[in-house]
Amino acid sequence: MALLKILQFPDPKLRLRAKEVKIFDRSLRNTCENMLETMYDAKGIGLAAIQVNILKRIVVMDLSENKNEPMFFVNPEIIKLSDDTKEYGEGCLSVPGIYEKVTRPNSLSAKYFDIDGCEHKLEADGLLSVCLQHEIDHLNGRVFVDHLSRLKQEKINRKLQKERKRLLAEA
Ligand code: QAP
Ligand code: CO
Repeated sequence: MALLKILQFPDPKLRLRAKEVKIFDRSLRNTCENMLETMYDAKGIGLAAIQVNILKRIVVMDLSENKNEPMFFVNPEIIKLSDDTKEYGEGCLSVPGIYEKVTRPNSLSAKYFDIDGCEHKLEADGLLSVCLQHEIDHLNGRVFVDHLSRLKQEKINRKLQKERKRLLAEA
């Protein structure tokens, strides 16, 4: 297993569209394991492959208290989003230190493949729904800050710029 480097917003690579997984093999399993290890190490609850510079439609997640319930979603696809919306405080491993409320559809139905290539259907609300929408956004080159007002986005950009300057000065 190995820790992978997480791309930081606004890296242009985060804007690419990830490609469908076609082969379910040892290498896919390996990628999933490395992503999971990287996510746990960074204290995250969800990670999309594109965030570690792997342009494939793979998402790993663990929403459990004890971090012992890993979930893998390969080629996840939203089938239906509810009309009712909900606001939820989101963060992102690619946008460290930034947390903002995002409004999204409350619930969804989705389909995805597991690591062995078996297809599944899923109905979700709450954190699973929010996290899946957030991660599927990543696979399509979208980041959660895209959902915020221009003013908030500019504030975030300034804050990240400042933080980067501070880290440079420190080194
Ligand atoms: C996406 O995000 C998510 O800024 C997963 O300093 C988050 O795991 C979906 C993290 C919330 C829905 C709700 C962020 C860790 C982790 C940070 C994450 C940080 C350290 C973010
Ligand atoms: Co994210």
